[in-house]
Amino acid sequence: MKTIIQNGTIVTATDIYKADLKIEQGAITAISNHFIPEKDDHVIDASGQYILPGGIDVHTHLAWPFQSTGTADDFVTGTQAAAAGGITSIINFTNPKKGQTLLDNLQEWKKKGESSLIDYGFHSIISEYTDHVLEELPILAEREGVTSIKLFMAYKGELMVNDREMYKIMKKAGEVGIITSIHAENGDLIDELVEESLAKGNTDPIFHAYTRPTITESEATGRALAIAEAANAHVYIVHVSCADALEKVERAKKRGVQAFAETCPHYLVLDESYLALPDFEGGKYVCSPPLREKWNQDHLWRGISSGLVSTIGSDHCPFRFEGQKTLGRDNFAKIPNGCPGIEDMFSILYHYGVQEGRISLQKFVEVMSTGPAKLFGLYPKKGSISVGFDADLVLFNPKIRREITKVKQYQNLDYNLYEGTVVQGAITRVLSRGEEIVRDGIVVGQKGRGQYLFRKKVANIEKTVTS
Ligand code: DUC
Ligand code: ZN
Ligand code: ZN
Repeated sequence: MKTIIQNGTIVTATDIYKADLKIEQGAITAISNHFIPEKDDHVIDASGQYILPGGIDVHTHLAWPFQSTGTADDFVTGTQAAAAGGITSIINFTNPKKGQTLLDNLQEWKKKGESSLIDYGFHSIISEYTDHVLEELPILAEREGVTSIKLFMAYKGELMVNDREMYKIMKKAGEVGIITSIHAENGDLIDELVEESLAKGNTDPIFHAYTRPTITESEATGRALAIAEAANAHVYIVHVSCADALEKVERAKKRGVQAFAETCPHYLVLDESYLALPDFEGGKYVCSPPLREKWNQDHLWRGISSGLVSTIGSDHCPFRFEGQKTLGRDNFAKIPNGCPGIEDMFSILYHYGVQEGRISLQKFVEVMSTGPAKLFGLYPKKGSISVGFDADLVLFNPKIRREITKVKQYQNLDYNLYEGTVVQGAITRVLSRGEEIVRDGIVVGQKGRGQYLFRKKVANIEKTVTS
């Protein structure tokens, strides 16, 4: 059976045009001004709607053990939320156990991923340097299609690696076609600032922001970029939150470092003042890097617009308020770090970005889908609308206004970061490899239908990635 999508407006990173789409066996097989459906065809009328490539969220922490607890969404609830929010592929972080090989760890994560509703891949986190890790990198890329790793410059004792280890890992990653993602914050300095703050009795959530000032991020960002330059490696700075760090990326790009930046929806629309909300409400907004002073947001938006920022990732790292965030009611350092985002990223970026005139609709597609697909080895199967691509599509009605609320969310949470925000536009249908997984805004796809994403090496990344 064929699916025909009629009367919609197709949007890619470069074009906006009216056309019909033909889908067969999960892929787009033809695009034309008009198709006359045959008797058995499944016809979807997209009149008045945009047809966009499915979102690709390369920054998720589903089923992720962290800081004495674990994230509240697993691969079932997390990918239902993703689908409802227009995301058709994710790349989730693994989390290694002490002494475990990367390959053994990956098998555990692939098992967890089997319950996913959408297509999924993994970035392997390396938190313990050994020579053996270096031997595993080419196997990860060649045999497993894991062509990205992640290193942390903070969270000492749990995830942090030092500069020398970073250099050795990045060098090998560069040689074997793996891109290195970096959490760039100066962990040692932060640990000292936290200790000082607690010693003075400063325990409220706002001190999370004060003990992770922008210099801790920009210093680490600059250092990571220098190490990547020395190692001759592709580097992807995750969750850039402030102007100073972004400037470091800009300078590195100018001197020829293969550097790419991601930012997240919460840094674009929320700011440090949320951490000071009364009755421990601020705890909901604790993530790292922290929310920043508002003026940084213009720099981030301009970075998206200019191409300095290549992708938007949700950094979906959800913790429930009761029982998880409240672990830190008397001590901000015990609040699990992380904010939800997978379900609302698409809508937030459309509303504040496209609707309010900060970015074009094509740029929206570029950072939400095409950019991540190219950087993380999924292009030209995912990330655009063209013949031969997977039919991962979002039908979006820009005329509908709706309110974001925890009452309607799929995220397994007792709050929503954007509660009460009224946004323009609504996702009406989502197709994953041609199958409808969201209809009239309701998730209808079954858990476990997602496929593992075996990804291409970075050496094959097209030069067309925004630079
Ligand atoms: N930042 C978060 O807020 N949570 C998970 C880890 C991270 O880097
Ligand atoms: Zn991080
Ligand atoms: Zn993260």
